[in-house]
Amino acid sequence: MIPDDSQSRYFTSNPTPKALSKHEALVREFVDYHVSTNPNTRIALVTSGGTTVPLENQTVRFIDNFSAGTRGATSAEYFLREGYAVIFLHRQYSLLPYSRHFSHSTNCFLDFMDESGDGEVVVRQEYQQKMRRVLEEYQYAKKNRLLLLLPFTTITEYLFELRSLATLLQPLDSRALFYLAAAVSDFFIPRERMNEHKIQSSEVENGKKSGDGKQLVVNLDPVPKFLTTLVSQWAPRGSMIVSFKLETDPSLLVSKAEQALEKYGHDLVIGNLLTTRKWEVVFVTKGGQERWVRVPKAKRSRSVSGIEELVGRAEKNKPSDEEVDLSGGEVHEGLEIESLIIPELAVLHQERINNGSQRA
Ligand code: 9Z3
Repeated sequence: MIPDDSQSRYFTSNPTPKALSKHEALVREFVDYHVSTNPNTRIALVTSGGTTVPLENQTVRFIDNFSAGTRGATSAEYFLREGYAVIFLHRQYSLLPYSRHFSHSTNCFLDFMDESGDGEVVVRQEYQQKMRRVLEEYQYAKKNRLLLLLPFTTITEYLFELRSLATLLQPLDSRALFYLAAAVSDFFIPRERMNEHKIQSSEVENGKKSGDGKQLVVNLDPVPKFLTTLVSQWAPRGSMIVSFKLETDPSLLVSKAEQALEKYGHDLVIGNLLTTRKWEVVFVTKGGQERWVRVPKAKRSRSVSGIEELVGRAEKNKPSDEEVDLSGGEVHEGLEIESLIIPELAVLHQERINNGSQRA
């Protein structure tokens, strides 16, 4: 597929992120290190978290989305368990692999600690085991230089970073895997139309609706479909590319995922619904295959925003009652769905490496 002009215009008319050259140097070093120490090394580029859309160049206000980076941070840990080195391209201040266990607002790290009585700060007894396991995995990744953390904030920073990083992964060929879990904005304000300074309430247009007759009208342009160019130009030819499709309407999910796969011609689209994403996803691959990955009912974590009744609703061929099991059941410590997704991807990726298959 030939990328349209909007792609190249995007990169010439929007500013290069300040951190880009530093990030490029880090990635070069990371790739060189892993390629030279292990010729069979596999590197996963995991993108994670939301992208902001600034309304002003000196940004006071911006449009954002819901993503906390749970999918990305959790998946990165399971990729590391599968033996991958991971580049974690994440929204700054979103969840990070390992520290995510203790940094969430409902998992405040201070609640894991106590005073010992003799002046020491210690980990509370009930958390010792979990914290030791997480700490061991974290230290292993650190010692072996397996995890590279690169932050971004805006949609433009994200796209510049993705383009550079994909190109720098060329030496990996089929041993590179792209796992695009970041929630990427579809709309943005181009640099030439963006206010330099904070938008003043006194400057907004006279409109018809609000109390004092004023409205802030924001015109957003569509973000160019970067996946097209990632697949056809930036990414190594033999690499595996996995994108995510997020929907809220169960009746659209599978068809939208199929359309994305058809349009971009990559390897796999993982579809998920906003309200059930922690318990089920659908793998959509070439040839219209739809395969659901679900956490069994009894192992589902509780979720404030999730709607468990919607599990199974997006499936074209409705699952049997037994599979969906809406009858209730004891809830154990939740099984993370990423622990099911990532080992499957590792198998698919290995097959691809072994077969030397390439995208058309
Ligand atoms: C996803 O669908 C992710 O699974 C979530 C994860 C964002 C839902 P959380 O961070 O949520 O764990 O809270 N990500 C990709 C959504 C997306 O923006 N896809 C685009 C598209 O479908 C670009 S690949 O067009």
